[in-house]
Amino acid sequence: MKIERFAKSNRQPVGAIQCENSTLNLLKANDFVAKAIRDKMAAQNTLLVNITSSAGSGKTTLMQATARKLKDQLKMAVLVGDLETERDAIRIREAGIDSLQIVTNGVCHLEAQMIQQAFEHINVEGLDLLFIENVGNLVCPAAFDLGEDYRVTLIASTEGDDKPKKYPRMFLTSELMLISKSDLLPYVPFSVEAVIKDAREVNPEIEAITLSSTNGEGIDEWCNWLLEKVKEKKANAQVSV
Ligand SMILES: Nc1nc2c(ncn2[C@@H]2O[C@H](COP(=O)(O)OP(=O)(O)OP(=O)(O)O)[C@@H](O)[C@H]2O)c(=O)[nH]1
Ligand SMILES: [Mg+2]
Repeated sequence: MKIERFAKSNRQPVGAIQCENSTLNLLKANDFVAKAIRDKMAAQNTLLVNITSSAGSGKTTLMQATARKLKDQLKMAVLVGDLETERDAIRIREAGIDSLQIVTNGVCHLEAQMIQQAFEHINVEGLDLLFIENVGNLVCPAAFDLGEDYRVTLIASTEGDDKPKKYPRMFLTSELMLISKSDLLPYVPFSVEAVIKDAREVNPEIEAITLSSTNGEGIDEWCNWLLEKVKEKKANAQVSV
């Protein structure tokens, strides 16, 4: 048999088989359910925002701050994924909006079918804004579309400014990066300029807001971003009727 000199990528050793990639098949199934979620959210005019980050970057604290700020203007709820415990959902309910905990029993990300199942246990009809707080992890959640309109990724000042280049898929698939815990910037070696530069080298379109749920810096800018997106979604729905 004559071997093509340059066709190295598809060259097969004798007796080799091509395996089906089960991860890719899983993601195809996930995308099918994600589309059903996207259609449902479109039909009821609810903005769906998927919040991702490493563990402990401040997602739940931001959900609480957002709830306190916007609950009189928007009808909101949060689905929150964690490997164990209902702690985050309890914290969010304490801030005055509805929240349902999705316990993944060890799975390191949320999948679209988990969101679909959650809809049987929480009333999302009539919401202006539904958040999904994903499991704290910059790797696996990046691969799973949950039917969201926007993916928003937090990177805390305490976790180092090198993350966009090390976990590029998350930043590539996010529309907005929130640089959180800005109140701690004076005490940690973290460059806001460097993290934005790296994130935009991965994804030139990504927007960035620097904020702190502790001292309130940037919270108005974040809430205005959300209000604008809710307005846009409703305006687009009217155009397409
Ligand atoms: N200094 C400071 N601490 C914060 C801020 N936001 C959150 N924290 C603290 O950071 C820790 C983690 O915050 P959480 O909101 O629970 O983080 P999370 O991303 O929801 O964590 P997981 O759900 O476990 O991934 C808590 O001790 C918060 O009080 C902030 O803006 N500034
Ligand atoms: Mg949390």
